[in-house]
Amino acid sequence: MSAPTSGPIIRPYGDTTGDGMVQLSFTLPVPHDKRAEGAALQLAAKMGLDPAMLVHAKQLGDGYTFFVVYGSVRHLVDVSAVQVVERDFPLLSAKEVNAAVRRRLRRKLSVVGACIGTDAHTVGIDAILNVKGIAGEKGLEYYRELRVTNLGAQVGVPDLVAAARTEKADAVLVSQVVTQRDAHLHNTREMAAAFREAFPARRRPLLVVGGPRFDELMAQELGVDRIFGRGTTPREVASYLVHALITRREVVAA
Ligand code: B12
Repeated sequence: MSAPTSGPIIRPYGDTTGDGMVQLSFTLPVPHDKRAEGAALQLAAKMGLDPAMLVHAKQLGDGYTFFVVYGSVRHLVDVSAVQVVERDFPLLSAKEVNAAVRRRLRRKLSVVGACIGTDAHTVGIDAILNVKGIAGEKGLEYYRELRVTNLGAQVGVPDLVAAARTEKADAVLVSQVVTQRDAHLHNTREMAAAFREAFPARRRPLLVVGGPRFDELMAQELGVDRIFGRGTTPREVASYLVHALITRREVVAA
């Protein structure tokens, strides 16, 4: 394999450099037969795969077929035009997080977490909050100077607001995994609006949402302070809390 292209203009790589080969999968609401395979190739052609090859087709229950197609696209990617949310705070160790909270806040930093709406996917928020953590990192409960209240799954927004008040939350951490009908976006907007209504601006807890299918660029639009996506680790979240609740406020106050 030759060295990867460094950009700024790149094309997908399949068999040979710059051949534009991509693979994609989808399901069509038709039983598996020759006509269904033709329909899959027609869709692929309309999406710009030329030529497109069918590499896999399997019927899923009654009247649905899953396809994998492989083909070449002509589209180019301008790497210099890619927009992402870069980490704009230093990554701290647990010791540094605890020291910053102890020295500058002089009390424990209160974190309230939950999965809101009908979402019952707690593995993500538990990975961030519970001691067991994820990817070899301990969760926020491990940090001595953080007081963590994990409300679990399917928490209603009014209950979350009430818990944030009772726990004098500095930060509220919400997880949304289900994205059907944009539930994650609706729930996040509802949650952000409820906190704005319930708290004066200077008293409102920091609002953080996370989940695998969020666009991290949407924080402002959704009314939250930060969005964390796939593969987030507890250390990143703890470091962000110190940055947003302690370091950045000191800089603003100075
Ligand atoms: C496990 C699982 C379940 C378990 C959940 C058990 C539990 N206690 O959580 C059970 C079996 C209950 C379940 C049920 C359902 N599930 Co399910 N489930 C999954 C599965 C296989 C894994 C999710 C997971 O645990 N990931 C591991 C964690 C660690 O990753 P994560 O959530 O992304 O979290 C990380 C980051 O996103 C981030 N993060 C997440 N939250 C937060 C929050 C904050 C504050 C921060 C900072 C970071 C952060 O940090 C985490 C660590 O890195 C996924 C498919 C998949 N492979 O992802 C489907 C999936 C999420 N489920 C799905 C569906 C459809 C359902 C059901 C509707 C199925 C049904 N018809 O009944 C129900 C819904 C139940 C409900 N009311 O919510 C769909 C969602 C599709 C969509 N577009 O919304 C998926 C994608 C499967 C699929 N491909 O169809 N599910």
